[in-house]
Amino acid sequence: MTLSNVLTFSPEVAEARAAGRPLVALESTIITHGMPWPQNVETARAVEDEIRAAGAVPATLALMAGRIHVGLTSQELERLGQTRDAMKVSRADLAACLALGRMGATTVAATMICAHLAGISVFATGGIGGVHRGAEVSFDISADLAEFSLTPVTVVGAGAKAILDLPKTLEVLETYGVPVIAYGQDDFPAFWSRSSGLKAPLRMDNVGQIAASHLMRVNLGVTGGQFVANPIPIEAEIPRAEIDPFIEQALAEAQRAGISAKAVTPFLLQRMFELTQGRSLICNIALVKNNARLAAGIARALNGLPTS
Ligand code: PSU
Ligand code: MN
Repeated sequence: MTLSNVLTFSPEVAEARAAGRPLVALESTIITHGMPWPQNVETARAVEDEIRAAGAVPATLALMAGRIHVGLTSQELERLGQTRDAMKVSRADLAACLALGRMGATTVAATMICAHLAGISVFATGGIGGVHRGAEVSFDISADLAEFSLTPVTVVGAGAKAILDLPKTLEVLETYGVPVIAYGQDDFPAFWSRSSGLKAPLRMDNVGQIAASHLMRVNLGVTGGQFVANPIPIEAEIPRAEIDPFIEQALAEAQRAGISAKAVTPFLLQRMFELTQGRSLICNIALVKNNARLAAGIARALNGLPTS
């Protein structure tokens, strides 16, 4: 069996590949486990449109009937958005999900692997997984972090959510040799808030620098990818003082309910949506679109195309 038997390119992505146009990968766990229907599908479409408007081509990744779909048709996206039993697929589950022929939504880790297999170097998401609070007891550290040490994809996210332990998350990324690059500011952003109060290890101010650094790593043979932490637009931000009490409450509830393993992140996202009366979702949509625009710029820079 060869790779071409496993990858299915959508017509739009196939055409872009043939023409050598810049591509941006998108994950699908955010669709199946990160947002409620129908906003999940509406957002996925809006994010794809941002990338097109910024002069690149979107490739939403998902697993269906034993194949890695690189780019989804409108019907496939709708089916994924409505399904209730898609697997949440990380590095550990990727081969198994395909072998079983199940529907699978890719996390950051699995999306990086699939993007790399498809020859795509840039990927936009909302937030990455990280080290959970209490990880010194639970050992709950997202496989997303280790993936950055292995797979050469530049990922744009709005930092990491403050439901995580952010200092420990930055420490683990450093241990894995991952460049964590704040875009246009010194502080590491905290998803709904522009600042976490922590300084990011690196800062870059334009897409040319990010593309040059990506290419330099490849050139040097340094394995792994980069994490670009792009702060949420000011007008969409929920300041830390406002969001913190909801975070504390969601975390306490998760603990009381004994939520563990893969269920932790989806549980916390859903509770934050309810506790903020939907405001967390409005923020989430704004920041994903913002990340999509930046990723499109990086993809263009990697292709040597003009960027605005
Ligand atoms: N963080 C977010 N939104 C998300 C996720 C994380 O702010 O939608 C999703 C991503 O797909 C990420 C995954 O890769 O959750 C991490 O899950 P876990 O913590 O179980 O590794
Ligand atoms: Mn986990």
